[in-house]
Amino acid sequence: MSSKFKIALIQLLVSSSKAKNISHACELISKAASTGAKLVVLPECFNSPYGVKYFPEYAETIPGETTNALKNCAKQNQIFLVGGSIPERDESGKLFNTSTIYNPHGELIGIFRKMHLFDIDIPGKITFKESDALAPGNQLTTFDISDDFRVGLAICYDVRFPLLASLYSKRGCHLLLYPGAFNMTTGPAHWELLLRSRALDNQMYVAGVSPAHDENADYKAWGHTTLVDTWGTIIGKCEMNEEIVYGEIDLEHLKTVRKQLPYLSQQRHDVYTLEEKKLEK
Ligand SMILES: *[C@@H]1O[C@H](CO)[C@@H](O)[C@H](O)[C@H]1NC(C)=O
Ligand SMILES: *[C@@H]1O[C@H](CO)[C@@H](O)[C@H](O)[C@H]1NC(C)=O
Ligand SMILES: CC(=O)N[C@H]1CO[C@H](CO)[C@@H](O)[C@@H]1O
Repeated sequence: MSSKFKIALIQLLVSSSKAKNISHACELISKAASTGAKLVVLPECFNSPYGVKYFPEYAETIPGETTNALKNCAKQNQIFLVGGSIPERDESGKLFNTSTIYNPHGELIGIFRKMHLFDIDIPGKITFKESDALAPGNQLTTFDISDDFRVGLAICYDVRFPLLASLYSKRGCHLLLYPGAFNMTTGPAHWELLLRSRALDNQMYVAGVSPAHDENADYKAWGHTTLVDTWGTIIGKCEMNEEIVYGEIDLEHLKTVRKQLPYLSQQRHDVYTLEEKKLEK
């Protein structure tokens, strides 16, 4: 089996029309697949405007309108598809920030619910309390594209937590995906640095997939969807407009880098350890 996989990261322009945005997402997914991409990733919050006040209106159950569309889209194009994130409502009415994963048969093979919720309150400046509206997920999510290619998934603010990325490394991931929407302050300051840091910490490929910048939206995303390789080099990137970023995951390159700098296998687990705890979902 080839050690190279083409992936596509879609920096989608999101508006407040859910149905239009879903069909637009599917158009771009088909476009990406037609160039040979085997894995396609959508941004955080791609079917709804970004903001706590929109979640109750846009939230849906799984399966629902959005996930049914994604399922068909994965199947038609015979690709692995990571559905960025959507506001999800579960049976009990709780809301989550949830990413869904499909295989090339259109089967839902995993979901990830954002683990770290972003709460901030600076009087007179900014208040953003995700925990008022959302509940956190408690589980890591990985999926296998082949016997030797494992992908892990987390969302946006989760990228600031290096131990989570290290747990994914411990689970054997080669690529870590972060659908995310940093803003115009945190984006320029931290987005690229965090993605490159997580890649270097763990000698993994790391991708951050943002919605496109929309000057008229309440929340103005930084965009700058980025793919980083195992060496920390940026191998794919765009600016703020809608665009598809393509890149190649080369598992031989990953192995070579891990041999050149074998720090993952030289950790002192006799001195420190990292442990994953299994919680109820
Ligand atoms: C997910 O979390 C972000 C905050 O990090 C929130 O603003 C965003 O709108 C949420 N997205 C969804 C789809 O719930
Ligand atoms: C972006 O978010 C940061 C962190 O919450 C906040 O301090 C900053 O004011 C925000 N910037 C904009 C442009 O909204
Ligand atoms: C992503 C997307 O579809 N964007 C579209 C969402 O729908 C609006 C129209 O409602 C389009 O303008 C956006 O291009």
